[in-house]
Amino acid sequence: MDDAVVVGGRKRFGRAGFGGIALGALSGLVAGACALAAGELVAVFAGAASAPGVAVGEWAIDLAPTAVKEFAIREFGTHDKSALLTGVYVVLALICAAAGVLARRHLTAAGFIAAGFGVIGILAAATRPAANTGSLFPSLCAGAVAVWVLLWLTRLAAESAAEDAGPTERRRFLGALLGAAAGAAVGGFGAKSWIDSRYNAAPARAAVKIPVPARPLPPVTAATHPDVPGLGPFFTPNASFYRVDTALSVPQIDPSKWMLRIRGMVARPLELTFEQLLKLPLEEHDLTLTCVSNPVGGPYCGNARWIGTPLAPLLRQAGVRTGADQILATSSDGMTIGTPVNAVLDGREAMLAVAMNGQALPIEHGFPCRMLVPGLYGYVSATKWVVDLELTTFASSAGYWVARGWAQQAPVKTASRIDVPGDGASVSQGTVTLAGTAWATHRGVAAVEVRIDGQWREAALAASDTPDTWRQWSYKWENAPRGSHRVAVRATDGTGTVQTSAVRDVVPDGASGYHEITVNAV
Ligand SMILES: Nc1nc2c(c(=O)[nH]1)N[C@H]1C(S)=C(S)[C@@H](COP(=O)(O)O)O[C@H]1N2
Ligand SMILES: [Mo]
Repeated sequence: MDDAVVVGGRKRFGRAGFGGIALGALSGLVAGACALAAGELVAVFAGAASAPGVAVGEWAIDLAPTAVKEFAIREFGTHDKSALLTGVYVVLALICAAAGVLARRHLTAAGFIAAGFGVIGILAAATRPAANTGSLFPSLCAGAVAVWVLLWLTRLAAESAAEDAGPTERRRFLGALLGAAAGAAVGGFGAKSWIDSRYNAAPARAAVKIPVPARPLPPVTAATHPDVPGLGPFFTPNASFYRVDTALSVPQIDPSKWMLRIRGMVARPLELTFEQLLKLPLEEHDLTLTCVSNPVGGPYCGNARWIGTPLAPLLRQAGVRTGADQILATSSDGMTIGTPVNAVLDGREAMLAVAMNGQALPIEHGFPCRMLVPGLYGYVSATKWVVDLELTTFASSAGYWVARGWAQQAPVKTASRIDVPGDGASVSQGTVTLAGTAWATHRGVAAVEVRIDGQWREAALAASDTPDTWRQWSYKWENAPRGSHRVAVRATDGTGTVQTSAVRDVVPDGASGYHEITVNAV
């Protein structure tokens, strides 16, 4: 069947060649833009995460094989979200353009492609863990708008390309194309900023007053930081703290509506509002947080002073039933993270944190409340935007990353990093200062050594804060001769175990091996 548009009883679908194809592609693009704009507009009411681009992007994150996700985190790091959304929109644009070209000859097929987009968006939105019926509407409307605009523009294009077409038909088509494009731009960006202001926890966060902790910490001594230019501070500022999560649209939680449930295999399930949480005894705790996806020498590690309430007393209050070995935490956006019950009850300072470096938790770092457990990688301990703690067993349920091939148990491996000078840097021969960071979270760092051209030497350790925090180090390398040198680093943890030299990739339970750089003395 040839379903090219028929105008006035005669097939008029004429304008061949590049011009016609370009206009077809443009029509497809504009139809796609109108669809996205419609989706955003409906998402103003249905929720930011239900917008078609976000829903499809988050779906792609969930479906992507571990290797791809790992690649994205490694290559794009904290910008992996923008990279993904860009990817989603580029693919969408290509297919829209192709559908627009196809529509000139095979309108029905092109219409099905446009409708298919709506269906993919609906499927994506429906499979989001935090989805409800409303989440389906943005993509439903987007699909309908895509089909309608595509048919409309294709018909006007055909009319304008017909043999008896005059300037009126051509003007009508171009006007429609430009008008629809402008409408999509205004509607889309307008809706996006409406969404951003409607779902914005910043004002609520600004109003939160974190009480003075019952157990505050004294300031750390200046000796925790070797005074070496270029070495990051002992506490990582919130703004530069690494961020790793699957949230394309960051959960915006109103603390007055937030509630945490502790349930599952407990004798007395309990519910906690934010107000109640702030009235519990609060403690201050310094803790270094690391991502299992951090490559050797990588940046996904940060150190902060947190305020929160200890989690162990709450678990005891709820009465953990025998046999429960996993706390399966769920965030407001449906992330699940399984933490060993033991790790929370064995005396370490596991907490429900509400403040980071003296401020309410930043929204990207879990406002209003996140879990933290010293000694474990983030993906098995550090649930941001946490709303539910289910006591269960590892045998019966697996958290998000564990279900995707990462280890169920993931204590932080001993790691060390050369931060100064940078890899490949040129330094003046003579005295060269090396400096960096080492962590063996919850075991502490007892020693750091640097290997220069094959020979190990003891580095100077900065003062230790607690075993739960990283430790900075420096080494004055006297008489560094001119030439290229290989410099490696390794740490010994508080139990006396030397960091392993075995090279392992980040999957399944964290990278290992020595960080090694080249230094050129000139
Ligand atoms: N809700 C939620 N919590 C989460 C994650 C997530 O994707 N969603 N990622 C985890 C991972 S893998 C890490 S390493 C830490 C990172 O915390 P940060 O972004 O505050 O540095 O958060 C953990 N908590
Ligand atoms: Mo992570």
